[in-house]
Amino acid sequence: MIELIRQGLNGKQPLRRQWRDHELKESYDVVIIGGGVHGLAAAYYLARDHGISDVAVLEKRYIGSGGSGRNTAIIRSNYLTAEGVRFYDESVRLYEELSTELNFNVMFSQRGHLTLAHSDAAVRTLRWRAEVNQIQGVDSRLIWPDEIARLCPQLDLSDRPRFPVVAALYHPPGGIIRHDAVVWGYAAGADRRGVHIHQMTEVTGIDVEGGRVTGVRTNRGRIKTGMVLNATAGWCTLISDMVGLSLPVTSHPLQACVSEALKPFLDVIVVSGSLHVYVSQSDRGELVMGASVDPYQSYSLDSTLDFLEGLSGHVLELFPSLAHVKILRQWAGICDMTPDYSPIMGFTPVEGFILDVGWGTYGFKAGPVSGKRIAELIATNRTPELIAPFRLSRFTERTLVGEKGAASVGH
Ligand code: PYC
Repeated sequence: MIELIRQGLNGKQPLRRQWRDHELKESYDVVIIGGGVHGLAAAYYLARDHGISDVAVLEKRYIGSGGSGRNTAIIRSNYLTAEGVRFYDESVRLYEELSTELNFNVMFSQRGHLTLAHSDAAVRTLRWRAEVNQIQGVDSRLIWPDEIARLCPQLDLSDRPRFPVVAALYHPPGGIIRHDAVVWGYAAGADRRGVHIHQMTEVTGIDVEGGRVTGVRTNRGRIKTGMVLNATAGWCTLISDMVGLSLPVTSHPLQACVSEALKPFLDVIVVSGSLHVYVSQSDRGELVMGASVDPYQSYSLDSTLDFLEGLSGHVLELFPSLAHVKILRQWAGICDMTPDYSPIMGFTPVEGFILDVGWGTYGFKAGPVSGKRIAELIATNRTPELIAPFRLSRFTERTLVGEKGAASVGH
């Protein structure tokens, strides 16, 4: 903390590089594919907790250029399954400590998360979530329009909208964060511990001999290694195909946008599963808004007018006073969707090929806990209990972890 304050006051110092460039070495103990929050966090915890720092993180563009820089930065743990709640709760706790841990201000603002219900059926699901959350010790409860009005006076709680608000799931620890700061903080921390971060380094193949990983081929040359972590989002099936592993994942674009900056207007995060929107106000004053994934599979990062029209109509049902607010920019990311909306983490039939993929629309919020637990798995060669439910074999064992009901919006 003292170091953070010293850096803040010390405006005259030239900015120092937070991570360095390196020659690609001939071999590494561990190669991590994907320079987003998951890959960088795994590298950081491998070095910090297990003394494994002969690690390369390979990123085909610049770090954070994939899902980690394209999400709407919402952190929460009010999931539907006990497995999901326990897992995301550990992530919230790690995020709470992250600025101090990384000595890098990630601006985590725990302002509370409201999921609105507009029907009896939605109230039922929210009550179910609240009960599972509370049993797991997570602060989350059902509230009614009088309390919603106190928390968010800007919401239209009248009976004018097509779908009036009848209740909400209130999750006080939910918040927003500066997502690129999280990426940079982990990168700086991993670099300080000896990890090599290789940007503009694209994986073109993975060598497997006798069922074991032996190396990774890249646009900058070949690396010998016996341990590869697939921590990619959007392209996880293409990387897994390189070892002959087919994943039950389909990839869909997810679009989002921000408005022009407004004076402080909205203190909580507001989500409506029925209207398919989530809205928060960033520290810069912009409203950050998103919807469900596009209904078609694609790798396109294009933004569409169709998305913007649909989203604006729904946002205005909740906040009619925003009618004249301008949209500043919009973008898209790619989400790897699994059949049960839970991730795929852990060992695979290919020795030395580990998965941290299939995050759908939940990836960013899971970065710290995934990194920590996947690092533990790699270092100990054992699956930590917290992530065992997310193993690949659940799809053949029929032990799915159905998390669709915890999505912010209908998909
Ligand atoms: O699950 O909180 C969420 C979320 C927000 C945007 C996409 N997913």
